[in-house]
Amino acid sequence: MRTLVIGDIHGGLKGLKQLMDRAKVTNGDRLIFMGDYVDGWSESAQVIQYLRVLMQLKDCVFIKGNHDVWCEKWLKTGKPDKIWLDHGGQGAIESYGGISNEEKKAHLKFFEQMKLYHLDEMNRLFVHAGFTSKRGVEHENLDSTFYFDRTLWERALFLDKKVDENSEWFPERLRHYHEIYIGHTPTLNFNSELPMQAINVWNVDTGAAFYGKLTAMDINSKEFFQSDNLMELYPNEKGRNERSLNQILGK
Ligand SMILES: [Mn+2]
Repeated sequence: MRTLVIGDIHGGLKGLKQLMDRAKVTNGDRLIFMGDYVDGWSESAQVIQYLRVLMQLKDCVFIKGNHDVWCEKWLKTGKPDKIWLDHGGQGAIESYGGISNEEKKAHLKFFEQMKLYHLDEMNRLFVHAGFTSKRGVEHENLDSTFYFDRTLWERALFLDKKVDENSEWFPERLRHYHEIYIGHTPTLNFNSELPMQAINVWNVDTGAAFYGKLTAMDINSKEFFQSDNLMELYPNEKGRNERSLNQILGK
């Protein structure tokens, strides 16, 4: 049995389907989704529909991302957060155009049941963005840290080549877990289309919302699978890019 960890999907259902195909996902596999299912490509509501069916068939864990929190609030109150609208929320709202109120309620429940973090039997932590407490995730003050923090990844990247784990400068929070899996901060920001590792932190958000691919990684073997670039799967859309693929190609 494999455990596959899947990066930020951001409405790119075509990429997700391609990935499930390429990874040859079977019923024996456990799937851990790192959050940010919505906003970006045009199929946010449809990604949620797909995942709700998938969870009936496979062993799934759904972590909650910041975009999911925004979408959940909108489904609950009918009022979109202003910041959300600037970060792809408008597209998510449009994707709900043909969805009945009854199904929206079921989606709201799905969002509400997502986990802020998941810890497995091998002390591997899965969290959308990060955490800050040096005593571990149970001691975090603010829930929002789990889906907004970027300091965990920055710190791991910064320290990766500078200190070893016996050093007194080694950050306490990284000692608590065998491995830590995150999404949220696209590896594209560090010129990588591939998942990245720094110390014991693995970042599997390979920028599917932008010009990158969607990634699923087998956390035991570290073998990974990727979709095509989402830009190629949605050639007439921008995702969360400033410019569309056609604009970039001069079409
Ligand atoms: Mn995020």
